[in-house]
Amino acid sequence: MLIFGIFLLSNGFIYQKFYRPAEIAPIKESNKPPVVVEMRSDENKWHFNPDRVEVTAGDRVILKIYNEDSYDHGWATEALGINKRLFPKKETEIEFVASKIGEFPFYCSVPCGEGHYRQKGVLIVKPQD
Ligand SMILES: [Cu+2]
Repeated sequence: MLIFGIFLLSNGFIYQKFYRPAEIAPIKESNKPPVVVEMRSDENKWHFNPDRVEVTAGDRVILKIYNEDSYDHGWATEALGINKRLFPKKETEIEFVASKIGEFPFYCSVPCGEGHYRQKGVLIVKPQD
């Protein structure tokens, strides 16, 4: 059992070190200051404002979302494994490193009323230059 465990661990290590294609490895955090993004959930509009956010790969992002409604919303994006509840009339801070390049949809993850399914946006992570 122990030997098998060691076998699995060393295989994982060898894969990460030598075989994993660079494009699917997580991008390391750059040493730039964090990028602060202010966002609001507009009152009774089921709309994230802005609904398009652009950052650069490696950025540490501090996303501050103010929920103007008197009910909960959520903010989630599967690509980065984030899902957070946004409480009413409050600012919620979500911090992450933009560790993948691409366009990732984000959406409200808490059933919140008639506009729930259209409350979404896109997070664009551009390659470093
Ligand atoms: Cu919702």
